[in-house]
Amino acid sequence: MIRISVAGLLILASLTAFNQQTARDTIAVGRKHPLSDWFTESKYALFLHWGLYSQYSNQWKGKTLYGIGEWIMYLAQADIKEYEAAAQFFNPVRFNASEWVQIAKNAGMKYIVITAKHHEGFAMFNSFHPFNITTATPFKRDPMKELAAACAKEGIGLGFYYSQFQDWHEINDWSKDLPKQSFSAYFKNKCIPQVKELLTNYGSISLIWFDTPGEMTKEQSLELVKLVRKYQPRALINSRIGNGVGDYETYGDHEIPVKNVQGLWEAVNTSNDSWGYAWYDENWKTADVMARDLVSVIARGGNYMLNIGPKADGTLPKFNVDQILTVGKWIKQYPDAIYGATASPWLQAFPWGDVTVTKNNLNLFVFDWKPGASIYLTGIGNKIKTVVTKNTNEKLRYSFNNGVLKIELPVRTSNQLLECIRVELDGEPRVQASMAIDPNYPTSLSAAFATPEGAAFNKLSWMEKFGEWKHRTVINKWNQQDGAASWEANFMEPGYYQVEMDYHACKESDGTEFDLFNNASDTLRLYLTATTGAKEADGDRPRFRRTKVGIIKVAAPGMTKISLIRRNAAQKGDIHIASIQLNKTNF
Ligand code: FHN
Repeated sequence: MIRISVAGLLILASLTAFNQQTARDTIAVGRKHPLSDWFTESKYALFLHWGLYSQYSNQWKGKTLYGIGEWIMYLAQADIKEYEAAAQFFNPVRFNASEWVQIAKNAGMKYIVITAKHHEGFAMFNSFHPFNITTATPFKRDPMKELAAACAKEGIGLGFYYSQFQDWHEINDWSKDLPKQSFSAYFKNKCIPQVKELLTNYGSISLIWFDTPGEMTKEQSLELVKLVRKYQPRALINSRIGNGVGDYETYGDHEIPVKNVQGLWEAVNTSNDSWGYAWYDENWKTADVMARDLVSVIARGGNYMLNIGPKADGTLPKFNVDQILTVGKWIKQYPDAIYGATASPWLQAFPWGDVTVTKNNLNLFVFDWKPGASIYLTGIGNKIKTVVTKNTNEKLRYSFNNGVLKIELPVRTSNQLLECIRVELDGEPRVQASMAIDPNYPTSLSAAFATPEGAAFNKLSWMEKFGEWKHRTVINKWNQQDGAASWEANFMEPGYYQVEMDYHACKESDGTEFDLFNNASDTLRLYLTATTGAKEADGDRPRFRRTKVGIIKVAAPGMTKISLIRRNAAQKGDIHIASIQLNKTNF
């Protein structure tokens, strides 16, 4: 269990307040749990999907089934008796809890959440229900016990994932010989007793992570909350308990929001495309991508939980481990810019990177280091004290006028995974956020920051492969004739800007016209073609394309309103605009 960074008395006071909360049984998602400081501080966690599915590793009867590995039982529509058979071979003798915890620790992760029971219904712990690792496998050990001991020893937090609604071993609609059972019978006879086992047999846990609440009633969600509060009053509960009664929000799988999010929340992501181990999936994220994702989530105000799918023998995929350890080494250079750091006052990423805040310091993480290029931050109401590279204290050249900070990147390549610049201010950041249109970097005006009129914000979520989620915030539902969206943009330099549109358009919206106004002084007529041959009605897997659509002239630097207005009523389909990108041209 992670140590909570408040004095004992304060903890007592918080617990009292917390018990008053529990009298009402629930804390609304986003409201601060009185014992959540450790969560806010931690920022980075390891998610582990390990179960009987790891034994199958996406192969069923000699055939590979593509998609997220832990769904193999569903993908194969496996009968429970057939599926159970893998238990007799599941023998992860190379599992070493101390090694896993040490790896997580060296990777800079502060807590671990592991699947104690996933949708397949197999308990990875010693349970009264016989479909579990100590009873049904030759392994016989309880890995959750060993992990709990190793985590406690190393000061790493531990959370249990428990699939409370889906348990295909008890209820599914494909196994012919599965006796019919109501959800409430399963809930009472398996779910509640198993959650109680997890809450009472493993010492103090940091959190309990529920998933896919489905059609659970609020009463059922609250029954689980009560259980957690009774046996683990310090443990947090994630929002996937359902019905809005968790302590913090878990965002969609593989989703990193583009706009800051208030309250306690986390982003969860895979290291490749699957949560559970899949033998064929080598689409690993590399260390630099992992580091960027971590910074991006912290900059939006959240915690990042990165998943690894251990193999059936109890080992972790080597390439995956090497990458997270590389990130861990990098974090060691900038711990205060990561742990406990708060969100970017600019609410979104910059074209060159992203910002976290530590007290009076802005930590600028430069994702795209262009030797000699200038980067800009606008709307700063503070005085600037110093601008240095964070780990080497190299003083950087900068100018600061009317709230615009222009920093020159040194003319050298960056020798780091992700370089960090520290801007020390005279106090906590006071920023009026606006997007600086940077002459050195193509800058995106994202849909999430538009003001729509006669159009609407929407989030499109879809699966590329089974279980591999993608998400885009878009402006869509345009009025046929005059739907509009506008952005406030702060141009650092006048000149000509190449415009690119990032959008999805179905067959029926081929040839939709828009006008793009730059403060009504320059107008560009756009003609957007379909990005897919599919009709709107089949649009469950959108196809986004980024394409050049023309050039606009910006006469003077400063704030400008960029407006996009739909112009023709002929096209029947909708159009989904994710962003407009502006790229200064050099003529
Ligand atoms: O269905 C599960 C999936 O297998 C995986 O566990 C993810 C992790 O966030 N949660 C569910 C889908 O959202």
